[in-house]
Amino acid sequence: MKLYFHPVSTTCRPIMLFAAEHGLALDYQFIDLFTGAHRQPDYAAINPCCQVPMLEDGDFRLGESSAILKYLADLQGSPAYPGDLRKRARVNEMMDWLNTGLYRDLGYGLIYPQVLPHYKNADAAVQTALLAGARERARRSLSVLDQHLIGDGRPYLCGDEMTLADYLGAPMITVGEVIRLDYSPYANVSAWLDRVKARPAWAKVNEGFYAHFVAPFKDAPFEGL
Ligand SMILES: N[C@@H](CCC(=O)N[C@@H](CS)C(=O)NCC(=O)O)C(=O)O
Repeated sequence: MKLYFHPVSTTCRPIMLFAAEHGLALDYQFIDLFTGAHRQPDYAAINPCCQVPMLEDGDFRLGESSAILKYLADLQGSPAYPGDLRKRARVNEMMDWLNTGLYRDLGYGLIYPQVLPHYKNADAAVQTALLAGARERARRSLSVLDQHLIGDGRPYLCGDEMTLADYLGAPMITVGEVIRLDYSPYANVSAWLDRVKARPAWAKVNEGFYAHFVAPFKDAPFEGL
């Protein structure tokens, strides 16, 4: 199975971590987002959205990180995507909330407009106002995650075991390290992140992210939370 990917990508890192932890040998196809390879006709023919990740399993192509994780987990019979109807529904609920809630405001609202030129608003006053709105909403989501969703001391987002929600969510929140966000006020979120980052495959899978996304911005000034 091929995975078209880029190592810094927030939406590829979940799949890379899942694959590493499940001993799944994907055939990694590097698409260089930094040089615009994803917008070239040969890749646009594979994924008209011109984004990574894209999975290719024979003649079956699948986009969307959440859908890819679910496909791979079912293929592997992984307990990270439980078969029990209600447990699975909880994992789906958390993944949808992360994808359409927290990540919209944290990633697309607060982080990317500060580091990715095409998300930045050309008008400085508009940029400041948009960042302020996103910051408020991201804080609210982080509080909900901290106090209500993880709140009761559970080790992982959906209970005692790592599920697809953790694979998806940890990269979405650690992308905040690019602009040095301080998550320490969110003690349960911080403890959960530390737990996921302590997993044996995390360091290797995230090498490219730290080298090519976090390190280059280490001295740049940013708006925080
Ligand atoms: N909803 C998609 C989003 C994929 C996405 O945003 N990919 C980014 C990398 S993290 C990308 O390819 N960006 C290139 C671009 O949009 O120009 C998913 O979850 O897979």
